[in-house]
Amino acid sequence: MKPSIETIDFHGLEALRLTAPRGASAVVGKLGGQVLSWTTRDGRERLFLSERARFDGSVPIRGGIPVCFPQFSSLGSLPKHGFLRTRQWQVSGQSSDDGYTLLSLETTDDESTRALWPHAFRAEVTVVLEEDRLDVELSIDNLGPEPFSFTGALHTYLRVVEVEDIALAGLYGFAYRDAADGDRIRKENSPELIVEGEIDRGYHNANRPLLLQAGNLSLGIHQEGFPDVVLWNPWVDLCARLPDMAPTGFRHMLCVEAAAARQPVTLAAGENWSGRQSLVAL
Ligand code: TA6
Repeated sequence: MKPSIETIDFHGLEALRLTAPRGASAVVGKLGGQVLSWTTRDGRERLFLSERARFDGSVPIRGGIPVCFPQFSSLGSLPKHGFLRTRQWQVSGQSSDDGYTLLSLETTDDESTRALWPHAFRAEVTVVLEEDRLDVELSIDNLGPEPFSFTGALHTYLRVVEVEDIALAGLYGFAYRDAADGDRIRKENSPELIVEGEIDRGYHNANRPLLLQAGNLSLGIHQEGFPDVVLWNPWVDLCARLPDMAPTGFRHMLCVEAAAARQPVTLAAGENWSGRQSLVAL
């Protein structure tokens, strides 16, 4: 199979399907510049997409890899996770050869974004699909005459068979802010973290690769540029309050997010910042 990119309809959305040489594929939607699916060559879907996700742009799509910018979560006065998740993005680049398929989508400021956040910017997401690997890079340009500061994330929803059976290694010893427990600061003391309840944690300067083991599947997770790792699972009660999640949806997902959350990034006029998350099926 030749690597390729084709335009497809995905739940009524205009999207692009990337195919890699030995059958891996990914789908990226123009709404939100959001990766919506990643299937490795063994045919397994690696990203969670809620069966109740809405694709009409009225709310962000629950699942895949939402792009949060220029605000992470509720750390400011902007809409939660910023305003890029419900914008239409445009294709800004594509290429492929025997080993990879690459697609870039971009969006820039307009009147509606400047009404919320008075800055000129360009955000670009670049997705590179290889045989057993997906790299997603977020690049931000400050196109205005003044510096601006932002927080943000690649809010990756990983699909797991059963979240209670996973183990996540690589965070031992890092301090985290526990948003599920009054923003207390704690230190991770589990070499292999397991999820047994609501989890909403921001690990600061967590600069080691992570290993997610879920049944007989292992996934390596690595990030550059983003200083923080955020873990999120809403568990039973919060999941029940999310209209775009099935009641048992939380069992099949774990968000492992590459974030710049605790410390805003300040970008001088004309400068660029980028951060990347790499997912490797082992
Ligand atoms: O990244 C974790 C988080 O900020 C959680 O606090 C949780 O609310 C989640 O994101 C989902 O946010 P959303 O706006 O997509 O419902």
